[in-house]
Amino acid sequence: MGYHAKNEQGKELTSSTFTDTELEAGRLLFAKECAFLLGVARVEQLPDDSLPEIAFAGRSNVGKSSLLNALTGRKSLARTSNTPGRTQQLNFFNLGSRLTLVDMPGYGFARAPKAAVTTWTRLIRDYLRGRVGLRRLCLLIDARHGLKPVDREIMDLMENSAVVFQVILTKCDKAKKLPELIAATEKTVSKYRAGSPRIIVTSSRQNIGIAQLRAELAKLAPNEALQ
Ligand SMILES: Nc1nc2c(ncn2[C@@H]2O[C@H](COP(=O)(O)OP(=O)(O)OP(=O)(O)O)[C@@H](O)[C@H]2O)c(=O)[nH]1
Ligand SMILES: [Mg+2]
Repeated sequence: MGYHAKNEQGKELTSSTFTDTELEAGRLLFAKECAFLLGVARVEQLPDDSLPEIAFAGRSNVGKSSLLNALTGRKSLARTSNTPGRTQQLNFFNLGSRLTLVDMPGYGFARAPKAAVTTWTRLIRDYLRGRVGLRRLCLLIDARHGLKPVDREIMDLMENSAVVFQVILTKCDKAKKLPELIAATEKTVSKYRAGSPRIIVTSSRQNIGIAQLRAELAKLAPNEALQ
């Protein structure tokens, strides 16, 4: 597949392209109403999973909540912060009654009490292992830092639960050596059956790759005509 930088106002950087029809489907889906459903601190509180679910995971501060805001075009749908550890529960959002989006707490380092971090880590693992409606895990990786051992642990977990994960590189506005990072990441991901070969390069701050990610996720939403 390889790295490829198609220029859409100098801004599209992703490892493969989307058709205009796919991009339009993504735009239409994410223009729909997106509403906060609930926050979950314990697996027993998980809501019904009748809609296909897409979760956003990654290390603390990688930009999960910011990406959710960029995708849905809302400034503060999901709360963001400079301080790692902002998101402290699984936050569920209903996108146009077509998809459920889940903003997850970060794993790895977080500026929060150790007991709280242990609790989130368990919650994240339990959710990722057992959620029947989970159709895709967007695994966010900071384009300045690349894959870390904790990210590999999540990939292993997804491999075992047979849920497809897709790597999303974040903060590409701040990254150096992006082509090398994309190549190295693709190589690692290709070792996993559960790994989507398509790596999407994004910047929530500069609106890079957002239309592409919308297009990719729209493929997982049930066809409106069938509803
Ligand atoms: N340069 C740059 N900074 C970003 C981008 N996206 C997010 N940030 C910054 O990164 C910090 C963390 O963003 P969040 O969206 O809160 O990250 P998170 O992964 O939800 O963090 P936790 O909930 O604490 O795990 C904030 O200061 C954001 O402004 C981006 O595309 N580019
Ligand atoms: Mg967050």
